[in-house]
Parts: sequence; structure tokens; C-alpha cells
Amino acid sequence: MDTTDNTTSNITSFAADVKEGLTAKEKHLSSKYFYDDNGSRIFMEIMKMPEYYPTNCEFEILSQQSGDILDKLPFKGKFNIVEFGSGDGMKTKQLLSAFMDKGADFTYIPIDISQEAIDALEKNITDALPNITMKPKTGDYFEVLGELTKSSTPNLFLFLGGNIGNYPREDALDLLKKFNAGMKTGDMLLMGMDLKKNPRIIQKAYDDPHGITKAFNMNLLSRINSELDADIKLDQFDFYSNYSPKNGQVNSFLVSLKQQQFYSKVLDTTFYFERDELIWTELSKKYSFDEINELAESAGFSVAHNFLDCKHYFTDSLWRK
Ligand code: AVI
Repeated sequence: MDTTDNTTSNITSFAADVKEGLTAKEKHLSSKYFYDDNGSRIFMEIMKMPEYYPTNCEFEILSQQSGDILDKLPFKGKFNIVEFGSGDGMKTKQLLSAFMDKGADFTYIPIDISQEAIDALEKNITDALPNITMKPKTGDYFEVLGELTKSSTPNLFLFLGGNIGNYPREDALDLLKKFNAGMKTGDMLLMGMDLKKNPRIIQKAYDDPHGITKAFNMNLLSRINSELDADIKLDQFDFYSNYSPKNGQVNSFLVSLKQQQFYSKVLDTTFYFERDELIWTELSKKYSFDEINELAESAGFSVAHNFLDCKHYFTDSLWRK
């Protein structure tokens, strides 16, 4: 996913964002900083937890309904499948393999800012699907999008995993409008979106009994210690996560267990915390179908079809520009 930030240029933005976020009136740290090497490993553990349903739901959709997804595409002949932030490609492989079985003529173009991620993905995909035509791109989504609009080949864009839910409304809309601006009329976007459901199921997925989601959040503090040469005492912070069925938001926080301070040598700054003060770390938004339609239309798309898992927990929503 594009939340990977372990590039040299981002080390400075991490420092600046930590300083801004931890001196703000309502403290916050962006969830995009979860995904350094250690955080990415913890996220893999999250995806294996029985409580974290989105991965299995999307895997089910893509392994059982990719043929139906292909049937809904309006393309005649050759097309590109362009994937934003592809991860290890486990789920995408299901779609690519079904498309190949049905004789679709496509080029797979995964885009990621991490060369390492792209190299691993290329090996993973070509090992499983040796006959695939694949043109991976390393770099910023929007630079690559610019190149693609110049060609007349139609595109299916993939933004899987429910990552859109981690963007606050205005940022989500902004991102989708940018995707839209880089697409031609008739291009399609398949987007993973987590749905509103029984609140207990969502609560358990984000406040798991194994402490893995807590470790995922605490990793932000470990990063500050190691990358910004700070002296945060990790055991003086806790994790709290809450799903509100009224607005469909899971909000996650780190909680200061006492009045305390820490110093970062890199930032040459002391940060102060009251007892029970919160650091907001993540939004994970769950959608209703009305909200999906509204978001699509606000960004210049129309919803062609919602592909659902058997429990109706998650959708791969197919949008048309
Ligand atoms: C990456 N993203 C879609 C995950 C989610 O479900 O919001 C990140 C995550 N945070 C806690 N658990 C998983």
C-alpha cells in the first residue's frame, strides 16, 4: 500500500509530522507511519488474525467472483490493470489468474513507491503466473497516471484492501478526485471498502485480544525512539480503539498513562503529556451503500456493481468514470 514511507525523503517528513502532531492541541500521528519494516510485519500478523475479517472477505470475493468482475468491464480487446499500492499481491493474484483463465488480454501495471516491494511482488506474481504481461512501476501514483492517460488503452484501476477507509472524508475525496483526473472516460476503478455491520464484529477486529493491533500502534512510539533519538517509556502508554456505529468510524489512540514528558535529540524538543491524554493514530471508516454511492458521485464516478463476500462484510466496489 502507498502508506509505505521508508524512503529517505520521508524521514524528514516523519520528523516534521511528529513535531507538529505531538505539539498540537489534540495530539495526533498519521497511520501512514505505521508501515516501516517492523510495522509492515505486524500488519501481516493482523491480516492473519481470525478477528480481522477484511482480508479473508476480500480474498473470498476475488477468488470466487473475478470472472464476474471481468464480465462487468466494458472493454473490448486489450486493457491495463493498474494497481495502486499492491502489497504482496496475494489477493490480486486471484483476480489476475481468473482473468487469464478467461483469456483476457491485459497488461498488469502495479505501482508502489518502494522498489523493494515491487521486486518482491514481481517475483511472487511471475512465479505463480509465468505467462502474465507485467510492467511494474516504481514511483508516485500520479506521475504514473499521467503517462497512462496518454495512451488509448483502457484501464482497470485497483485500490484494494480497504485502504480508502484510512483517509478522513476530505482526504478520501481529494485522492479519488485525483484518481479520476488521471483516468479516461470509460476507465474503471475496483475499490475495496469495508462495510457497516454488527458493531461487536468491527470492535473485535480493531481491539483484538492478542494485543497485535496494540503493538501495531505502539510501533509508532518505537519509531520515534529509534529514528528521532527519543526516550519514550513505552510501558507508560496504552492503546484504545473504539467503533462508533453512528458514524461508521473506528478511531484508534495511544493513551498516556501518567503526566510525563519525553525528549527527542533529533528534534531538540521536549514533548509533554497529561495523564490520560490521547494521541489519535488512525481512522478506519466503514461504509453503507448510500455512502459509497455518494462518495463515488462526489468524485466523478458512478457505481457499476458491488461485489460482496458471503457475509456481506466487505465490498469490492466497481466504479466507472
Ligand atoms: C490498511 N488498513 C485498511 C487497515 C484497516 O483495517 O484500516 C489498517 C489496520 N489498522 C488496524 N488494523 C488494521
